Parts: sequence; C-alpha cells; structure tokens
Amino acid sequence: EQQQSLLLSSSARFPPPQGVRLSYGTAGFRADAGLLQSTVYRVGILAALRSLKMDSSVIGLMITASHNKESDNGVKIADPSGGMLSQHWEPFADALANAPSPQHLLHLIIEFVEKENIPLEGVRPAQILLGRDTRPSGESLLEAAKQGISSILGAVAIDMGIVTTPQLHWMVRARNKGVKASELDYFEQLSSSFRCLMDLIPSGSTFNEVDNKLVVDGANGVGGEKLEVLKKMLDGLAIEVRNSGKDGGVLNEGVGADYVQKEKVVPHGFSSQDVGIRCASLDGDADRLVYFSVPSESSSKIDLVDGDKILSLFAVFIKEQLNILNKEGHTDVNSDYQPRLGVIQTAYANGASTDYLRKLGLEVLFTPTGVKYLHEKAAEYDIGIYFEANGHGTIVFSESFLCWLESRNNELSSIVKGSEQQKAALRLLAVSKLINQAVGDALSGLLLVEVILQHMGWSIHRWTELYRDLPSRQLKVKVVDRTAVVTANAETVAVRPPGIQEAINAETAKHPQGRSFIRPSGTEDVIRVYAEASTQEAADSLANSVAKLVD
Ligand code: 16G
Ligand code: ZN
Repeated sequence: EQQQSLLLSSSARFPPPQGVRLSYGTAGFRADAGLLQSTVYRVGILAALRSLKMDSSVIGLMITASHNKESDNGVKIADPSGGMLSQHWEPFADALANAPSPQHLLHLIIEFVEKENIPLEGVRPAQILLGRDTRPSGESLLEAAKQGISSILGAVAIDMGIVTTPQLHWMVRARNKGVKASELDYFEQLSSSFRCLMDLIPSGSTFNEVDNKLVVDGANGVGGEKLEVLKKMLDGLAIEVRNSGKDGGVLNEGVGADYVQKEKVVPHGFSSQDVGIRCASLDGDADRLVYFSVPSESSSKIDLVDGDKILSLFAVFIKEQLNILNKEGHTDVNSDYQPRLGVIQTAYANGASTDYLRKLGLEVLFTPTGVKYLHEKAAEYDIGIYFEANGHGTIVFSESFLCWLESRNNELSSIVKGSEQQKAALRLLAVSKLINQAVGDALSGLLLVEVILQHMGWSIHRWTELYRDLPSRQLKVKVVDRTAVVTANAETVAVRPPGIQEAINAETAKHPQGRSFIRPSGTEDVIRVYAEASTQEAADSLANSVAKLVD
C-alpha cells in the first residue's frame, strides 16, 4: 500500500519523453542525455528490485555512454557477480522504460514482482552501488537514479562518484565476495599484482630500457584521470597520460580507443614526434583498450594493435605458463589436471588473428557481438580469454582452477621453492588478480600488456609482427528497419532477408582471402558491413558491393 503510493507519486515526477522508444540494447540504454531522466529513474527501480531478487546482494548502476559523443549518456546494470544484467531481465527493463504513465509503470512492477517472486518485505534492504563517467549530464541523471532507488522502500544507494565502468563492476563483485571494495582497494590490487608479475620476470629478459615509456590517450574521459593516480603506485613503468580531460579537450572527440581503432589515425595530442613510441588509447569509460604506434613522420596513419592482438599476446603468455606448469618432472597426484583454455572472438576478429591462434593449438570459439555473450562463453573454461577487435576483453578464471592453482603452488613450493613450475603458478595467480574478472578493463588490461611485453622482452614492433592483419573495411548502411536482417552462427550468416547470404557469398568468392558479413547494430539504427580480403582495395570493394546488397 505505502509502497504503491510511493511509486506512483515519485514516478509522476519523471514523465517519459514523448515519441521515443528506448531499448536495453547491447550495453544498456543509450540516448541523448536530455531524454534519459525518466529512463534512469526507472532503472533505479529495476536495480533495487534486482537486488531484492538476488538475496539483497549488491547491484551496480553505471551512468555512461562510453565512446559516444559527450551530449549522449546511458545507463546499465551490473549483476552481483560484477557481470552484465541477466539477459532474462532485459525485456522487463524495456517495458519499464517505455511505460507511458505512472499507473502503467506500477502495474508492470506489481506483475513482475509476482512473476519473479521478488520479496519486498522481511528481507535485508536492497543495495545499489552507483557510478558515473565524466559527462556533465551524469550529475542530474545520478539524482534520478537515486530517486528511483528510494522509491523502493528501504533500498540503499551508495554513490561511488566518478569511476570507470570496470571499476564499478569490480566493486560490485568485490562487495558481494565480502572483500574491501573502495577505489583504493582496486588500485592496490592492481598495483600489487602488477608488482608480483614484474618480480617474476626472468632475469634474462631483453626488454630495452628505452622501450620503457608508454604514452596513453585518455579520451578526455575518466580513464586518464584514474591512470594518473594509479601510475604513482607503479614501479618499473613510465606512463605519460595525454587527453586526460584537464587540458580542454572534449570527451571522445578525435580521441579515444573507438576513434583510433575505427579511423586508424593518430588521436589529438599525438604527432610525428611520437614515431616509434608505444602508445595506448582508452575509451570514454575505460573499458576498451587498444595500442598503436606512429610509423612515420609524414603521415597521420598509425600501426594499430587492436583487441585481437592484445588477446594474442595474453594467449601466448598464458599458454607459456601452462606449458611450464605441466612439464614432466615431479610426479605427484595433482600435476595431471589439464586446465581447459578457451579463446573467444566475434566475427569482427581479423581472420589473421584467428589463424594465428589456431596454429598455436588453441581452441577458438565465436559468439555474437556484445560483452555479455563473450563473457558467458569464456566462463565455461578454466581460463577463458575473450576480446572484441574494438579492445574490450579480459581473462576469466574458474574458481575450481584457482583453487587447484593455489594448492599446486603450495605443493610446488614445498618441493623446490622458486622452481620454474612454481613461478608459473604464481604468475597465473597474479594474472587472475590483476585482470578484471568482472568485465573488460582498460587499466588492468594495460598493466598486463606492459608486464608481458617486459617478460617477453618485446617492443611494440615485435608484438605487432606476431601476425599481419588482413586489410579490412567496415561500413554502415542506414535502413528503415534494421530488424529485417537476422543473423545466425555468431553473426557470420544472414538468414534474412532471403537470398542475401547467397549474394554475399557470390561477392566474397571474387576476392582472395575474402570474408564478409552483415549484422544489425545493437546501438544504432544501421546495418553494419564488414569485409576483409588480401588487399585494401579488395576489402573496400567487397564492403561496397555488400553494402549495395543491403540498401
Ligand atoms: C556495445 C558493446 C560492445 C559492442 C558494441 C557493438 C558492451 C559492454 N558493449 O558497445 O561490446 O562491440 O556495442 O555495437 O557489451 P554495435 O552493435 O552498434 O555494432
Ligand atoms: Zn566503453
């Protein structure tokens, strides 16, 4: 009774915008910030209900539009594990966001609470951690989220302030595991596991001191400012942050991982002075990371090191540690456990990366685009490494493997302390602490890249040369109804409209090493086209002819 009148009165203050239909897409709701007050308010309600449903575990609510332009904003939910909101709740999120009136909203909530058996009384209060990126609109949207949360009786909102998306996911996960979860705890975990990996670098490593410098493009967002803090806690790595947002640059404008990866040109703040230097770029909420270098003084082109190559670097390192660990030697009961290592990519992965990974003997799987699909697949392995070409990815370790690794480490240290095998075990344990287990995290990914390069003694050039990317082209085609395209097999095949896949196949067959696919975007009203082939001209021409088929 009291609950119902509270919901009615408070939702009346957040009328939904007229004539727009929002959908909880691949990465939550995203739109022009001016349209989002009511949506964020309602997601606040949803977060509180989700917490109650999950035995009052902590839920995360993040206000960000990632790499979108500054005037956009968005909101998404982190589940108790720190992962994405269960897909099974997405239709409810859509319905809530689009309910036309307070009465409709209330009705939806009552119905859903009943259907999902959500306990509203006699349980611990719902708890929600709130975070936002640096967008100016974040402040008032945060207020709307708080109002939504407090319209569920007893629900508690804890504001973490301006944080990266992965920081908030990490904090949610940590809190639910009962460990300390402040920003300082996050920084301490990253810096101490980084130090541990640095201390375990083989003494013969040929890493060149001049290679020691890293320049990072912070996209004028939250990542740069956090990295400024984190870098002071690190030894053995010199980081210069540019585009930290303090020098007047605009968020994501000519800067950031999305720009660098799509345009393949130097971001603002970088120039021919940086030839040969190892550079990295974060996106607006620091959940994507790409590397690049400037090959020559005469052009603004870059050599891009994308998510596929970061994945490959991680895979090589992890595989090396597993090999050391499994070396014949001491025969004891525990040593014959064979951890399952899986690598997860999407159709956007450059074909050359997939070939390379398979030649290393790795099991490579594909899922549709979107972190929720990749993460879920990766979690089926003892060690699952996933990356999107755009730079979002991480390594997830199973609990059972980590337990086995702990006990293996103890055994090994009682046989010969400091053996190569024990070091490999320690390295894997440190990686599991350094790399964000909840979601892709540019800051933790960056530290892992850095320590692996030092471990291998590799320059960025050596890393780039692991394999050579096939030339590729991405296009988008504006369409009236993007749902007309339906895909299957991890988006590699278009099953609708009828006949289109045959036509794509016919175009593809004209080009050596050709590959092409189309898919409806999850974030924009467009059909995306991807093509790769043995030359840039061929990739461009293939993309163009496939785009014509869509039009
Ligand atoms: C979102 C996804 C990203 C995906 C992109 C594709 C998350 C956290 N983010 O940004 O993984 O690559 O959408 O966008 O899942 P598109 O559907 O418009 O191509
Ligand atoms: Zn992002």
